[in-house]
Amino acid sequence: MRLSASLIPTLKETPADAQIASHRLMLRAGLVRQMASGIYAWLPAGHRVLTKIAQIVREEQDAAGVQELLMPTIQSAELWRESGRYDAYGKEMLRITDRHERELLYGPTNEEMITAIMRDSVRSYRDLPQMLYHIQWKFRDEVRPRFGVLRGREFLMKDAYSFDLDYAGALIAYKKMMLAYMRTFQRIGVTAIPMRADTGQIGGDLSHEFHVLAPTGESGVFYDSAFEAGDARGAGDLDAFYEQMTTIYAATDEKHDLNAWAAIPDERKREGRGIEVGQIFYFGKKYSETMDFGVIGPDGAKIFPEMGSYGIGVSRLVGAIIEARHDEAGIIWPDAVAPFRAAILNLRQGDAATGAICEALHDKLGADALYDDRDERAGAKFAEADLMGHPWQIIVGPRGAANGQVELKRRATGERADLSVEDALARILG
Ligand code: 5CA
Repeated sequence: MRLSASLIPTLKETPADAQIASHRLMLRAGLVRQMASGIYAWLPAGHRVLTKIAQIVREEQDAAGVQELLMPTIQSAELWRESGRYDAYGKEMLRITDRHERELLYGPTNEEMITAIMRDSVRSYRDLPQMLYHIQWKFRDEVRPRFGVLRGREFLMKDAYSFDLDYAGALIAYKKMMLAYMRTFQRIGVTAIPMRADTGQIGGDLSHEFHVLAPTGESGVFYDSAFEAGDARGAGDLDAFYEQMTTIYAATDEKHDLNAWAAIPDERKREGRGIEVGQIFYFGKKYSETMDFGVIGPDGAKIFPEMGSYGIGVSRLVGAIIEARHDEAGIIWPDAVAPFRAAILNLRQGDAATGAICEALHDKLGADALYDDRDERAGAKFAEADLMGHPWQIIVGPRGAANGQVELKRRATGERADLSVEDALARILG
C-alpha cells in the first residue's frame, strides 16, 4: 500500500483527553477515531490489526472443534425475560424500542440467544456435545467508558458456548477452551496468564480470567515466574496442561491467597498489573433449566445440558498489546498482528535509483507492506514509521541504492543492517 494514497491520519500532537499510552498511540498512529463516548471507528490500519487478531482467534477456535456462526447484535427483550436477566442486567444494557413498541436491546453477550437456537434445533442426547462461537460487536453502557478501546461501550468480542450432557463433558470443553486461549495469545505475541476469577453477571461456579501483563492494567496480579518462562505452554496431554495451568500460582488482587503466596519461593514471586483480555465460565444448567432447553436422554428422560461460555475481547486486545509493547517513539507490534509487516522508506522521493528499489520491494511484499512514497523529510518518515510500529523498516537512501543496498531496521530491538535487496527480503519473509 502506498502511504501517499492511504487514510492513515497520524497526529504529531499528543491528544489531551487520552490518559494512557495505548489510547494516545492508537489516536496518534491513525488507528481509530472516537465517534461518540466509548464508540470508535476503526480506520484502515486499525482495521487491519483488528482483522488479523480476529483471524488468529478464529483459526484457534476452529482447530479446537468450535463451530462458527453469526448471531445478530440486536436481541429481543422476551429472550432475556426467559432467563430473568432482562431486569437483573440493569443500566449497562442498552434498551431499544422499535416502531411497533416492541422491546429490543443491543446484545451485551449471547447466552440466552444461543440457548434459544439450540432449543429450536436439538432434541436428542445424540446431538451433543456441541461448541459454537461468533465474533460480533457487543454493547455495554459502561458508567465510565475510558482508556479508548480497553473499556469501550461498543466492542468486538469472540464469544463461544459449550453444551454437554454431563459435568465431565463440560469440564473437557472448559479445558479445551483454555488450551485454545493459550495458543491464541501465544500466536498473537503477548504473554497472557489464566487466573481464577469470580463469575459476576454471567453466573456459575468455575471461571478463569486471562490477563496480559502491562504496567497500566486495571487489576493487580500475583503470579509464579513459571508463567514467564513459557513452561506453561501446554503441549501434549489436555489434562496435564490444565493441571499445570491451575496449580502454578496466579491470582488477581480480588482472589489473592496469602497462604498460597507464602509457599512460593521469593525468587519466583512476581507482582504486577494485568489487563483482562478473556474470561471463561462454567455455569452448569443455569440457562438450560431456566429457558427449558432439554434433550431426550437414552432412557427417554429429559436432560438439561451443562453449559459454559468463553469470551475474548478482540478490540480490547488491540489496546492491551500496545500497553504491553511500546516505547517513547511509538508502538512495537508483534509480527503476527502488525497492520503492515514492513514499511519501505524512500529517503529521496523522485530519485531514480531509490524509486526503482522501493517499487521492486513493494511488488514483492504486496499488501502487507506500506510504502512511504511521500515527499517528506527523512526524519519525518523515520518518526512516523517508529510511531506506527511496523516490525521491519526498509530504509532506501541514495547512497546505498547506488550499490543496490538498503538498510533494514528491526523495530523491537533497534538492530540495523546494510543488506542487498534480496537479503533484506529473505529476513523479512523468513
Ligand atoms: N458471555 C461471557 C463470555 S462469552 C462474557 O461476556 N464474558 S465477559 O464479560 O468477561 O467479556 C468477555 C471479554 O470481553 C472480557 O474478558 C474483555 O476482554 C472483553 N470486554 C468486556 N467488556 C468490555 C468493554 N467494555 N470494552 C472492551 N472489551 C470488553
